[in-house]
Amino acid sequence: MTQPTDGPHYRACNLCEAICGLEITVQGGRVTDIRGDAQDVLSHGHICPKGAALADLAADPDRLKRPLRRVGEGWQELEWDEALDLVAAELRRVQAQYGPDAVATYQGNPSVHNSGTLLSAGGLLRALGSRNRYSATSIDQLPHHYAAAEMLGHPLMLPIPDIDRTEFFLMLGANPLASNGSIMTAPGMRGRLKAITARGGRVVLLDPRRTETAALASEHHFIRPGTDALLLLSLLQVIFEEGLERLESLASFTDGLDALKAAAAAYPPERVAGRTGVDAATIRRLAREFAGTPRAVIYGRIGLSIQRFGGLCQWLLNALNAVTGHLDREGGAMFPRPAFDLLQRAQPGQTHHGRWSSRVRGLPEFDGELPVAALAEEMLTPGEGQVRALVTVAGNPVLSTPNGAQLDRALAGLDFMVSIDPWLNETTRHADVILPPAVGLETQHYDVIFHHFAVRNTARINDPLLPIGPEQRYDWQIFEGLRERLSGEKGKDPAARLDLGLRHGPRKTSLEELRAHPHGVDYGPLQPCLPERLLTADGRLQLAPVALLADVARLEASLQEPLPPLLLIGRRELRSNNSWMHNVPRLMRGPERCTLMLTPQDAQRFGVTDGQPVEVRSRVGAVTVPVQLTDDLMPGVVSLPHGYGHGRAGVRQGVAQQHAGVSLNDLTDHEQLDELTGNAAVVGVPVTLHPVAVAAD
Ligand SMILES: Nc1nc2c(c(=O)[nH]1)N[C@H]1C(S)=C(S)[C@@H](COP(=O)(O)OP(=O)(O)OC[C@H]3O[C@@H](n4cnc5c(=O)[nH]c(N)nc54)[C@H](O)[C@@H]3O)O[C@H]1N2
Ligand SMILES: Nc1nc2c(c(=O)[nH]1)N[C@H]1C(S)=C(S)[C@@H](COP(=O)(O)OP(=O)(O)OC[C@H]3O[C@@H](n4cnc5c(=O)[nH]c(N)nc54)[C@H](O)[C@@H]3O)O[C@H]1N2
Ligand code: SF4
Ligand SMILES: [Mo]
Repeated sequence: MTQPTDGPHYRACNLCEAICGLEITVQGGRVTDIRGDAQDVLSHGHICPKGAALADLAADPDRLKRPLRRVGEGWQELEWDEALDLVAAELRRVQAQYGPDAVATYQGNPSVHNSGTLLSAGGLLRALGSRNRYSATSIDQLPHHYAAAEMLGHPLMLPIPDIDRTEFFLMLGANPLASNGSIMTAPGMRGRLKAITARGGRVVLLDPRRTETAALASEHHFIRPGTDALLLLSLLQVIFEEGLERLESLASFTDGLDALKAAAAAYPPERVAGRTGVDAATIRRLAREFAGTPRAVIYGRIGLSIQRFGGLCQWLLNALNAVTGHLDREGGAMFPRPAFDLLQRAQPGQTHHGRWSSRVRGLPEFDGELPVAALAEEMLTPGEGQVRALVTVAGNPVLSTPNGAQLDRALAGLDFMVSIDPWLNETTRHADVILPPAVGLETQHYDVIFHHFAVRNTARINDPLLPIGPEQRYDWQIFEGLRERLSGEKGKDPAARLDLGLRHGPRKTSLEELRAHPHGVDYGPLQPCLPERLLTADGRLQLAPVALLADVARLEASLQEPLPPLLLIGRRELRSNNSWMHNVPRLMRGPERCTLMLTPQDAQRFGVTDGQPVEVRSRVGAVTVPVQLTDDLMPGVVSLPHGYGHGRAGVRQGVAQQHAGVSLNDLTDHEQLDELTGNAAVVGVPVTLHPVAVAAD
């Protein structure tokens, strides 16, 4: 590929789930401007500060382009063939000595934002044949997959809020004004939320913090972290008690209504008000409004997933939408039908769970993966089956997984580690070899995953804008190169697979046809599709799956536990992307962002003051961080952003290191899980605060 031609170029941003269309101006072969593409069929011109920084990522002087091998305390550059040969030989050596499971893999978030990575990583994983597969899924959306598999028959049958047609949007544990929306691909959330109220509808938010999104909502209520499942059961209780349920046409293919009713009966609002912090009258009113509005939807995102009852929460959200006639209905929760459809060839009753377990704690597999909260102990606990080597792909688990400091220590003791990642960060600094792929504007990308989560059916292909040098490789070339060396199987170009999937998909399109539409193709709003697309073994919608019903007992038991005096939650900010965009100078301007938010009441209780450093302690660790007083938080709750902690030795990201901050996951506890799904529970961590004496000089 040569330098891009001068003039405008169109492609989508691949940094977050909003997949905004961009208009990128090139002059003299260089990117001179990035703005929102007003003609994009999904984003209509929306952009955030990160999209405008996409070219900075490719130009970052700290970004790696050639393979590196660790030599003592330093690094030496390798040629690609030499590097791939070395990595394959080392992985084979460890597997020959200790068995296939001795090599673990961890796939991080950008794996799903780069179709070359997404479509090719599987070949490498199969070639390795290890059961020690981990990813960011189990500290993210695993409970959504679990509930979808149990109720609808496939982990990817995820109901998506039909936000553009709803009149009542009841939202919990999401902050789309910072995150730009998740499991709800809807670029321009500010405009879409405002449109709801402009057409006479309402937006209601329950969140322990009065967030950027709360500022736009019709009403916001504090809710105590980790108690959402109680509130959701209580909404159901009111709906059933008052006879507000109306399954309508879902009734002919739905099972479990009576069992659901029986489970909810024990949770009237008066019983959960104290624990949740939401008063009973409000719960009753919200239940009536939600059930009584013809076009309404309830949605809960990461605050509901990364807690101890994540599986229950996602089940109850789906159940609430179903029993009020809001599932698979306009303005409710609906199912997208993307041009490249991962569900097209899915067979009914093919979900996988618990086929094997982790060695140390016996945690069950889900869809081929083990919970990431178990990764460090699998490395640190000696014995047969111990993990001795690790492959990381597009991930930074030292900062992003619970008790990251423990994992940090575990990585230091591995026999061999390889990281497929463009930066030398807190995780990849432990690698023996780093294989850096091309990034962002250099890659070809089609949003295989996010069209499955989109509030409207659209498609677009994003061809590479910037050329790569002879010293660079794409992710897929790295995977295919390793796979070929490990298994002898010849690699495939993911573009050919994309094209095939598009041709045989529900839209019968092709890469060529998508290329003719630089602003994307619009297939229209979401359409009802049940019961035809149900993938349960018996073709019926399950409102009360056995495992989920049984898990209510664990929630009930939690009511006996005393409430800790202070609970820690995380937060996201517009100009960050998990742990990895802190090296872009234009995104790091302004006041310090890695602060501990707490209320003035709690500050007084713990004897700390605004701006002062405080030591935050949890069961597993301690960090020292400046305090930021705010009234926008529920008393008894403190908040720290996730993705910081760049002060570790050996990191090579100059700007990020100047804004090092501390890692939230040095406080989160690998033993706190949603025991049902295996997802990490990192919100609602009990902590204590300890004033730090400031040196006199
Ligand atoms: N306490 C707490 N912990 C959390 C969360 C939370 O809310 N609270 N959120 C969780 C969630 S939702 C997620 S998704 C995880 C994220 O966890 P991870 O995925 O482990 O972490 P990221 O910070 O997204 O790291 C992305 C890595 O990918 C690299 N990268 C970027 N682009 C590419 C590419 O195209 N190819 C390759 N090979 N590498 C690339 C970056 O350099 C970086 O090292 O964190 C989770 N951890
Ligand atoms: N700018 C930016 N955008 C991002 C990311 C990023 O790091 N930065 N990360 C991307 C990723 S990987 C993901 S998964 C998405 C996540 O997208 P969102 O789910 O929108 O994520 P957050 O902004 O973390 O919002 C979670 C909210 O849950 C609240 N919360 C915490 N605990 C609880 C609880 O127990 N109950 C309730 N009801 N609420 C709770 C928090 O206060 C917070 O406001 O964002 C994506 N987009
Ligand atoms: S909202 Fe997400 S997809 Fe859109 S420009 Fe920002 S980072 Fe990119
Ligand atoms: Mo995520």
